[in-house]
Amino acid sequence: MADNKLISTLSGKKQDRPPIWLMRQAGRYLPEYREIRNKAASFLDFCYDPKLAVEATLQPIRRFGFDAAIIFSDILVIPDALGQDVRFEVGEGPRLNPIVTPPDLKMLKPRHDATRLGPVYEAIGLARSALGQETALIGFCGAPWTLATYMIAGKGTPDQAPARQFAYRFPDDFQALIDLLVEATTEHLSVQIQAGADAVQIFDSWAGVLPCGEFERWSLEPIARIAEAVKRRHPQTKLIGFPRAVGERLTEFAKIEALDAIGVDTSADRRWIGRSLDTSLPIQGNLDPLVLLAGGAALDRAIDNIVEDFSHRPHIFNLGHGILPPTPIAHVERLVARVRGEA
Ligand code: 1CP
Repeated sequence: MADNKLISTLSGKKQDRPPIWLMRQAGRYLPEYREIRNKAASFLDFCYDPKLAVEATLQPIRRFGFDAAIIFSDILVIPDALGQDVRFEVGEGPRLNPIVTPPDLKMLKPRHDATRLGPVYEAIGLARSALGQETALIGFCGAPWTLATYMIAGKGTPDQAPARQFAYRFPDDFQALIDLLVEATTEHLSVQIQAGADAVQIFDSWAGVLPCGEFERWSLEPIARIAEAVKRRHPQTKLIGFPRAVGERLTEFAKIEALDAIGVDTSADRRWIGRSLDTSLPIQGNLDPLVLLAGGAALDRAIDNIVEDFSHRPHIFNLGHGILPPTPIAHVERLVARVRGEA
């Protein structure tokens, strides 16, 4: 991986042009993904079929030549491996058997079932062998707080009110759930690294809804514990934290030494980042998925601004959140070419 552009950037080396990959780069905006999606009975079956998972992982690399592939899986494989019933309804997103009160925590195993995740690790090994050295392979997990929001609500919600209420009413039980998730995700990232992942990303998609105090306890501290434990076991592997919509609290994540880079969301203020986060810290982000959908002059301008604003530090070009399913392929082609200075 010595000459890999993404890994080199994560090691703190600024590039002439930033490396690029996109969150949710595999998936529904690709016709070739839609074509194979029904080869498995359910979305989780798809994730647990190494051949299909590898194919979905490689599709965006073949088409766009991104600098990194991200293994095709989902953050909710962890609640699944803990014994919670996880389903994906077409067009409706995830549905879980919700944890409403503390006795419901008994539905979870005391440890996650790592054999259930075997196909994910197998897919990582296969994907790593199929990719050239110029393409890094990223493994990932959901942060404990974000996983807990889905486990408690049983679905995605706009403000994560069920998990926030649960944490206020039953702090000790909630801490026990977070601890269980810290252990499971640490293990999950470590085995992904052993299987061939060159870097791993921790997605805390819902960190931004937490007030002060709650934020430190449920988002920041668990992520620091995971990052430190994974770094201790795999000092060579690069770690990316993605705490979405946390604003100026990005400075707290920047203090976690075990994290090699911070992913920043669409709303992050790049001028504030320039002033406030050490210029040696690699930053990943932060194109608005909506401007990629819109295309045209607005897209070109947004790309140029991001490249320029982050030109004084190691930067990985990415979206500020996942790519939207109706995004035209031509806009993604334009994006890659422009970031590379070819359009
Ligand atoms: O029908 C389908 O094809 C299912 C759509 C889909 C896909 C393609 C889901 C359901 N998950 C995925 C893959 C996925 N999920 C990846 C794969 C690799 C890639 O990026 O290309 C990754 C990294 C995720 C991560 C994920 N899943 C997050 C964190 C990032 C984020 O978007 O905030 C979250 C919150 C989930 C839960 C989830 N899984 C699927 C959906 C639709 C959701 C979001 C639910 C919600 O809106 O709250």
